[in-house]
Amino acid sequence: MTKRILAKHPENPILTAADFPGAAMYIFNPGVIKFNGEYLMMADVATLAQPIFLHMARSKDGVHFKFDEKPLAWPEPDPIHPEDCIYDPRITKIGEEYFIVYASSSEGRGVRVGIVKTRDFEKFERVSIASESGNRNGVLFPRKINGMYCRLDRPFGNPRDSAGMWLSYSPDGVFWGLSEPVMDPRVGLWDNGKIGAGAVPIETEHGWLCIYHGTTQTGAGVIYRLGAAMLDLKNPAKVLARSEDSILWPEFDYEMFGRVPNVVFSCNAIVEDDGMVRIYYGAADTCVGLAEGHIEDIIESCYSKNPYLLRPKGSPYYLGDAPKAAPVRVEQPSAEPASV
Ligand code: BMA
Repeated sequence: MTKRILAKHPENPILTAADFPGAAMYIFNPGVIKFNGEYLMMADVATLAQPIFLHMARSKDGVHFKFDEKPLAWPEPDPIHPEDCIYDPRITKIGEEYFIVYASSSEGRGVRVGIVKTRDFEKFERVSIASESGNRNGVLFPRKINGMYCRLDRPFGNPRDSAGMWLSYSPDGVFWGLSEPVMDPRVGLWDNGKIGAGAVPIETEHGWLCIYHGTTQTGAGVIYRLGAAMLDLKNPAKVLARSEDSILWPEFDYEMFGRVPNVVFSCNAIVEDDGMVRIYYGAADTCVGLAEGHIEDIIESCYSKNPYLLRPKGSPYYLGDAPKAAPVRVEQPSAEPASV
């Protein structure tokens, strides 16, 4: 049986539109980080108008969150990209600064990777609109790599794009380059549609632990699940291992019914001192769930093999020829003449 490594919290969904101080239809896909002894959540809020914007909620215990009364002091849109809808914030602390990398959508101009930073979650400063149109699921690594900011993202602007994850570097957060592909959707697995970062990569002794989402098409729409991969510490474009099994999937009503059914979608992973990882996730683009598991189990999932996966010869999962049967042992006549 497939091992379940993340437990869904018994109080799920831990946050819904009913908790919002104003009028909202859906609350989902939060970025979460620890700040000044609190859990600080920045969640997608779908308004009664149409667009999605971000709003903060706070918690002492990481389970019971209360929304701020006042709206987020989000910076004015950049005139080059008049964003009218912002969503899926991934919050990375680098030094004393917190970078929020999010999907910046402008009706008619497309979706781009936006970066805003703050030191106190009171005042926010725009860093850049950091991609061309047709890119989202951006996330910054939590430290500079090779002397530069480093990010993952998912370009999808060109119909020929593989819908896979890419890596880019920047000296300042504004100018991005040295872009290269990291991983693509995989034929025959849970992530055969589109993939994208699901959390700020976690530095481990084995490499960067990367929790990501993947989609599968069905007759009734797309299923969003989460899985894990291990990227090389020095060169995160190199994939060292990648889970065959998804580690989180929609199974309960609050994940299977809503604005977009059959979705678990995450922007964060908080590693606690005892090694437990808390993943806050959007469920059905409607509410927020919490799933918890030990970091060692998530690391192990990157390397695990599914015993039920069909591995036809010629498929990427083919594990090699079965060992040949041991040769039949033929008893040799003794060199010594049998004594008479
Ligand atoms: C993705 C993003 C997410 C959303 C998901 C499922 O493309 O837009 O914000 O949760 O689709 O609808």
